[in-house]
Amino acid sequence: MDDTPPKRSAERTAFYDELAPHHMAPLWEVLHALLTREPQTPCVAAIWHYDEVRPYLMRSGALITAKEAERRVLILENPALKGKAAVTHTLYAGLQLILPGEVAPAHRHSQSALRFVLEGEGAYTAVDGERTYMSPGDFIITPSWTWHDHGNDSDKPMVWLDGLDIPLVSFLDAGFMEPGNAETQMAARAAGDSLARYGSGLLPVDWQPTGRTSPVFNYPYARTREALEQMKRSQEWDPCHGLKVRYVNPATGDYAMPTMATFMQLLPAGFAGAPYRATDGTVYVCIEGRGETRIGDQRFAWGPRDVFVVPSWASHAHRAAADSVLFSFSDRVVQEKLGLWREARGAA
Ligand code: 1HN
Repeated sequence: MDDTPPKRSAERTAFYDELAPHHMAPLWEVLHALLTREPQTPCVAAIWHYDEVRPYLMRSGALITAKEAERRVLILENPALKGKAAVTHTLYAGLQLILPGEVAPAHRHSQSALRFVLEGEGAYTAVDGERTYMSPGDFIITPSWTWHDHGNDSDKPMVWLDGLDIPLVSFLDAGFMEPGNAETQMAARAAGDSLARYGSGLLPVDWQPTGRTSPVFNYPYARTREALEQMKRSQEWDPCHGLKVRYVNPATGDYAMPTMATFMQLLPAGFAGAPYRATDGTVYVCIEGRGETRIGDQRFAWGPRDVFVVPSWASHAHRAAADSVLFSFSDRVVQEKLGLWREARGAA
């Protein structure tokens, strides 16, 4: 097959024009664009340095309350997808600010959300009647169609990265939302109940999963960091990823969420990773350390709280100047379920 469409002639063009009113079109004119040898994404690599974006976030705090905004978030848009509220073709990312004393009222939607805490301590999110108090580096889940509200009883602003499957769900035309009738949910369980019950290497003996999302909805950074620190001693570094773990649903061993795969990785000081690419466009956040990631022929230097996006199939390689920890999320879980996910190691 050629990589270009067949030549046009006056007769062919006239024929195509005749087809148009019948809502038909010749496949051979577009086949080369539908079937490409490799993934062709319009998405580009980009980075948001926390020091540069934080002042804008704080200005949004002076401009509108969390209540009026419903969610006070600055969307991180892929520069090639302006106005689309998308950081990749399938994923949404944003920075959410909640100031002391504020609440973000309860609602629920079929879109799943993840939070990765960047700044502050002691604000909470409540999911179906259970609060969890948040600290930097915690990975928190709001499963599809669960009631959720946020509140900040601390005396400092709290900022987290939101990741949602909004573009994916919207592509599938499968979005529903429902506003809550109370701002704050009634507590149904004690804070920390889910983590104790499902996240301790134990499960209640007769318990059966009720949904597709992990029953643990806060994966505290302290535990994740401790696991990485222990594993670091064995020095079994993956040449591309350093020491990389995935967050799992303890009841199934599958990813923690059905639409977004989440990961944490430790790159030891001096790590110079080999090039890697995969079909899942990925959002990274640095929680600790300092380094840079080469994506294609661009270099992105990162430090704590910086967010960057690697497009699908873009060759990239990480380097770390200090022991560094990167959180990441992508649609890999979806692609794997559909038998589409691919990776390649080494130079493109
Ligand atoms: C949402 O519900 C939250 O609950 C955050 O915190 C960001 C972006 C789009 C749609 C819904 C939240 C969101 C969102």
